[in-house]
Amino acid sequence: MAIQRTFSIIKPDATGRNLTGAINAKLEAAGLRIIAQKRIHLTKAQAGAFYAVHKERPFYDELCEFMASAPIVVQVLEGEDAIAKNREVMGATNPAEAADGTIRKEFALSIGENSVHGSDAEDTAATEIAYFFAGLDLVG
Ligand code: RTP
Ligand code: MG
Repeated sequence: MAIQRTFSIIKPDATGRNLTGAINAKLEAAGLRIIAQKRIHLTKAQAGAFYAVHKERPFYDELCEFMASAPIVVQVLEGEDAIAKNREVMGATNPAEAADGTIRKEFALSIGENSVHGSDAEDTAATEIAYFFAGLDLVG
């Protein structure tokens, strides 16, 4: 498997509990390198544009409110098979179903307030990275 890049968010429930470092430690222990990172506070419109793929889902409005409720940390992760590896270390969307040792098992509060986002495919990773970062921001 080749070296890939993926996009990650540390969500408001986690930044609010000061868990950025603890989550980054888990990402790094999984072999993912943080090659760009910044702390930002989205508007609801910006969160809505990022999650546009979910706009017909019943949780869309609640999700956008949550993502705009407090600062988030956006990051680009690089490593061998990074997209799947990050999804693995994140754990299942619902923390009640997440495997032991995963970020969501350890830190998530609920299916909505689930601490992290990770891209699910190469095309979404590229789109999501470009939404938040310029090429010169990525220092591999
Ligand atoms: P993400 O996109 O944030 O990495 O999470 P995911 O792929 O595991 O989950 P996805 O199905 O893409 O859903 C995006 C985010 O929406 C919130 N959600 N709430 N209340 C609900 O039933 C519900 N379902 C999903 C979660 O914050 C989820 O991560
Ligand atoms: Mg998703």
